[in-house]
Amino acid sequence: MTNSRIQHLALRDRIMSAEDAASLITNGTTIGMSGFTGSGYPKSVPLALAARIEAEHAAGNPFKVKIWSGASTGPELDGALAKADGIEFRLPYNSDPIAREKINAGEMNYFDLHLSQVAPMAWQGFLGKLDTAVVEVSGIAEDGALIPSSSIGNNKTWLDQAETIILEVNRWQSEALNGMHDIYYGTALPPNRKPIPLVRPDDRIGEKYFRVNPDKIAAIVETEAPDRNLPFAEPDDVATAIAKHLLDFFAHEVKSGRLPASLLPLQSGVGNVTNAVLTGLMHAPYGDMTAYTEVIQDGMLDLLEAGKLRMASATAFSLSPEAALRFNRDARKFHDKLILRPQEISNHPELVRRLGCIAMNGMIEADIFGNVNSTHIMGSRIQNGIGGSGDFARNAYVSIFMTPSTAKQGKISAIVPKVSHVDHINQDVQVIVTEQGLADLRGLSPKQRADVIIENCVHPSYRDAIRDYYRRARQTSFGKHAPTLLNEALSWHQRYVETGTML
Ligand code: 0RQ
Repeated sequence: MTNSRIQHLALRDRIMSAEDAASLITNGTTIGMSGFTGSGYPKSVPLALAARIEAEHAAGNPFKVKIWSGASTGPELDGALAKADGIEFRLPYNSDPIAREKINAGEMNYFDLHLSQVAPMAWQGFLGKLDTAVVEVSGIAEDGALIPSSSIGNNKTWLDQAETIILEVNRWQSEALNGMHDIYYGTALPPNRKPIPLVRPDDRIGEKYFRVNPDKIAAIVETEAPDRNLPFAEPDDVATAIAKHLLDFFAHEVKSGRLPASLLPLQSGVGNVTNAVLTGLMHAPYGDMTAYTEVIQDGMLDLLEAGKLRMASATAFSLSPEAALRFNRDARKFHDKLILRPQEISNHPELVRRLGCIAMNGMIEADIFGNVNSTHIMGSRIQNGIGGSGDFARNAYVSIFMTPSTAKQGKISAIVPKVSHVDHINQDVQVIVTEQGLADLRGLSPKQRADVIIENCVHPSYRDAIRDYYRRARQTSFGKHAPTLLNEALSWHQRYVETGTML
């Protein structure tokens, strides 16, 4: 046991197999799982639970659980439990392909909400009772304090609220994570809420470890398993062009005195396009930058190493497998430059507004007035979820959404007459970027917005069609403030559903 990461001697009595730990969970249990974008999720208890659920189903017994998480997790959690038909309900953000299929087949209830709101809603009692927490940590200190893992997410809330706690202690996680976390325990319910005392991205306002009532810990499972995130692709021409437009915009803003030379705290969504922007920042003339964001991606590690980024605050890592190995090898180098916080703090509207974040997020589609759909393909098929995009977009200093101008080999235009689902209303969208160009929508009326978006962002194969739609809308629309042809506005989507192309 000398190598054990469990330094609290009495708690070693509770070490057991993943199968024994999973047997403590019963049909109908609501489980708060750790995990955020493929990092810090429990990797062995959910697999054992999935096996148990399959066995129960084979014996003709019903068995489903409700899963609350931080955000997306990994195949050993969402994938395995969804495959076993074991999830009755899930919140708040999913990117697992098997779970996505179940949700879109109508077989799994999915509640997609702003990530900053999950913990407050749990405390407010809006989500019901939490039975069990299954949380990965990187160690247990001598005094019983839990050393968090590679994501914080909602773990503080799950550990506080659950009746029973199952811990996974993962030896794969770097010991250098110890001290990187900042767990704020100052949140309260109204009318007793107080200002959150964070005024710079590098402020530490909390504690390094999770507090936990040891009596609630029913099981501890030791693991040695890697976090699993998808690899990033090298930026292609489209991603590179989007990044270039955005970097030109930053240069223009700095020159105009609307952004300081070190920019403002960056928030970057996940995905290849946003990673391309981070890569672009490596060669841009900005130094002493900071990030106040949700996840730390490959590009941020590069910026930190190059000294361009002074520090980054987030709630989780979202690293490609190669970058995760690199981080684990060199974690001490990053120790004083990274802070992981609960997601209610990393994404807190009060803090995003105060710090003046530059929000950069991907999207599914935007309409000619700048309303953005981040989640629902053809208005009805969920892709992932709103994640933190709404927390940041509404409160940012400047809110930017990016996408290639077409999807599915050109059969879909990402700029449409009307979005088929709205996540971000036009008031929360200041800049839209495609590889075709950038639309700066600040201070523009709906008609002015439409002109800029149509001329700057639409792919040439859709430009004439959208110009024609908008010309006719201006002539015959019921109102002339935001010209719309009601019977045609969603016809592009309908055409895609019927024929497989919007063209
Ligand atoms: O599907 O793989 O089946 O072809 O959507 O699209 O182009 O790979 O882009 O990975 O950056 O994801 C909005 C989904 C973009 C993401 C979204 C299809 C496309 C492909 C993915 P396939 P790409 P990305 C804070 C920020 C919400 C959460 C968020 C997202 C798949 O950015 O989930 O912002 N955002 N969080 O083919 C039909 C269109 C489409 C389309 C793309 N117009 N119509 N399909 N696709 N556009 C961080 C967190 O919260 C974690």
